[in-house]
Amino acid sequence: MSQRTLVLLKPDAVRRGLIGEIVGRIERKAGWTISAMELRTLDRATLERHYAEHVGRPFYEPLLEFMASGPSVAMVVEGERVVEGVRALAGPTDPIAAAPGSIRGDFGTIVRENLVHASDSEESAERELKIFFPSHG
Ligand code: RTP
Ligand code: MG
Repeated sequence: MSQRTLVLLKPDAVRRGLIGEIVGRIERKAGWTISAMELRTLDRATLERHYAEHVGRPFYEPLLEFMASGPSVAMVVEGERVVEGVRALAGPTDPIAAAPGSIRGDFGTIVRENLVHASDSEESAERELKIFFPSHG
């Protein structure tokens, strides 16, 4: 079943020169297509919408500050079971728990600066895609 998902390469990934490495891993998955992509520094209003589920958590403010600290790459990835697939490629939230071979396992350092975001369900993907790519199909 073909799906769409929102992937963000967070500011740490961009600062560390890992755009090509991470995009390459996504491109190499057979049957997946990047159908939109943009480099931009995310503003507070966008981040508040995106992370609404985390309001009030102790990591919320530091997370928003980090996410606004430099440019991110936002992209739409389409393909078979891509929601679950990109989450698997990324690995668990905490890089310490992430296996080698996953993006966070190979490059992650601390839980906040974990390089990538990927929508966690088809419903989240549709909600998040409206925030980042309002005019995308
Ligand atoms: P994401 O939303 O970025 O794809 O990551 P996720 O689903 O694996 O993690 P989530 O629970 O949604 O948390 C969102 C982001 O908040 C930061 N975080 N920091 N304890 C902490 O300091 C903490 N917990 C989460 C991470 O950047 C995480 O990706
Ligand atoms: Mg999440």
